[in-house]
Amino acid sequence: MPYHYLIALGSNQRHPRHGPPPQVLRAALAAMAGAGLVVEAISPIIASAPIGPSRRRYANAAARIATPLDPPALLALLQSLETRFGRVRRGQRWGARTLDLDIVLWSGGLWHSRTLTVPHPRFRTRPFVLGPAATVTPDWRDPAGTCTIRHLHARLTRPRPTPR
Ligand code: PH2
Ligand code: MG
Ligand code: MG
Repeated sequence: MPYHYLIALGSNQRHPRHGPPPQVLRAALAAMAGAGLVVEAISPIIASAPIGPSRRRYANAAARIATPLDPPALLALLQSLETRFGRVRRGQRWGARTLDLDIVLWSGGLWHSRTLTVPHPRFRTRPFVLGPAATVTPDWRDPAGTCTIRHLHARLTRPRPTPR
C-alpha cells in the first residue's frame, strides 16, 4: 500500500436507509473499507455548525487510509461512493449533501491538476476538518508549510488576545 491519505467526511442530510448524518458517516466508512481502502484510523464523529449557505448542522469525521490508488483514482472512487449514497450535485456550491468525502492530505506531498488540489485548499482554517484530523494524523505536516496538523488545530482553537 504505497500511499496514505487523510480523508474528511461530512454529511448534513439524512439518508433514507442509513438514517441521520452520523449514521451516514458510519455507513460510508464501511463502504470505503468494502471498496478496498484500508481504513487505518477513524476519528470521533462530531457535530458542527454549517459554514456556507446550507443551514443544517453537519456530522463530520476524518479517516486515515492506505491504498495503492493515486489521487485522481482515489477521487473517482470517493465520488462514486458519494453518488451511491444518493448525493445529488445541484450545481450549488456547498449545498446540503448526504455525503461529502474530501481528500485533505496524502503522503505524496502536493498534487495539482485541473480537477483536484491536495492539500485541500481550505483545510487550514476549518475546525470541522482539523479537529477530527488531529485525532488520526496529529503528526502529519502541511506540505505547503511546516506546521503539523496538531499545530494547525491548536492555532485555530487558541483564543485570540482581545485587541485594545
Ligand atoms: N462542508 C462544506 C461547507 N461547509 N460546514 C461544516 N460544518 N461541515 C462541512 O463538512 C462543510 C461545511 C463543503 O464541503
Ligand atoms: Mg467538502
Ligand atoms: Mg467534496
